[in-house]
Amino acid sequence: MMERLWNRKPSIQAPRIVGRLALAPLLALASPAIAASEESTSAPMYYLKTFGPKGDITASLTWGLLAIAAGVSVLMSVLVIVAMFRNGRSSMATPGSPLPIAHPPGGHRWIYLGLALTTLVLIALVIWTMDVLAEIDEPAGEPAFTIEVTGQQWWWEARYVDPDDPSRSFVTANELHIPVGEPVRITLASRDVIHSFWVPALAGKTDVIPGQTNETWLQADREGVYRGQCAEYCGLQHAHMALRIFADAPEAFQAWWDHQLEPADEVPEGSELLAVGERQFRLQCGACHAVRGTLAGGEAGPDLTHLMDRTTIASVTLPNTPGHLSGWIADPQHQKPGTTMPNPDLSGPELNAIRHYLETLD
Ligand code: HEC
Ligand SMILES: [Cu+2]
Repeated sequence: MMERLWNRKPSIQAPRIVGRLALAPLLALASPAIAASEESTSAPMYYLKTFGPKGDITASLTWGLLAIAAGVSVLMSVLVIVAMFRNGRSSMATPGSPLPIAHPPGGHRWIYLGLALTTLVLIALVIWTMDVLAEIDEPAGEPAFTIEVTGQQWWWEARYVDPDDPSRSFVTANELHIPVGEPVRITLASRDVIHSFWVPALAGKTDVIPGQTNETWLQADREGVYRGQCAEYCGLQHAHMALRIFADAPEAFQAWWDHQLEPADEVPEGSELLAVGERQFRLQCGACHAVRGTLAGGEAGPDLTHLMDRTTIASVTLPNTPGHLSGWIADPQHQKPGTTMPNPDLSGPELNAIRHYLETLD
């Protein structure tokens, strides 16, 4: 998956190519580090390689500005060097002789020309930038639905809202699915401090501010997994406040949505282990976590109704494997120091039962 995303050929665009040439040595240095720091299943946090209309147009502007800035720097350097040598030859030929005060006519031409060119280029860049800003403000088509994202220390709650049928809305966390090729509206609210919602391969950052609802939109033009990250320092575990966007084929997305609506499966009759797990979960964890279809209805932590559908836990901090799940439940303060989930006081058998119960939440 990552290979496919990573190796995508960029569309041919003159500014991009010029910019790339100018930056080639820098990028060559940086890209192994970027690639190495990434998980194997998600697209890199790489905002210069984009996979949707919103990111594409912004990346083109970035490359364009870079190319022009690099071009201007080179031009200025060349002019300065040429000027140095021209002066040197004409007036310093005989050391010690007095410098002639001459004012050759026509010198001002260069200044007028330079000013005119600079003004034109700057105006063109302002227009280009405004045009990009206008373009990314709203998607081309009206989004079919909204995801209401709430940032909190240090995870993302996501409420999917079906505008036509409120009963088809649900809550999940940290791993968002979207249909490929379609714009999705995202509203952003915060429950505590300022965060910032950033999925670099798809779109720029949008601040997440307490007491205010900001809006953004995303569109991914390729199926795949895109990593996002809180981009505004928000406390101890800010770096562990990541998210994943899964761009699914439309049918897969619809199936995912339908599945999310279902309540959790009932614990099968006769399974003592799962019955204990369910009861312990309700007592020890249900005040903070919801499992729809059971008495656990807390809202302080992620909704766990379909926990097993997620590939990671704790805001993409740990892979969702039985071992990591046990480790997280037993000692969240060790895995993510400062997290608002307290270390529970569980015996070994209780932990085991709860873990097994959580594994039924698919
Ligand atoms: C005081 C509230 C609170 C209690 C009690 C609590 N949790 Fe949590 N839990 C949280 C919060 C908040 C998070 C998100 C932490 C983060 O990612 O920083 C969380 C995260 C989790 C996650 C990861 C979910 C995901 O998708 O990332 C699991 C699993 C979990 N808790 C299980 C449990 C279990 C099992 C118990 C009971 C033994 C429990 N929690 C008790 C608040 C709580
Ligand atoms: Cu944050």
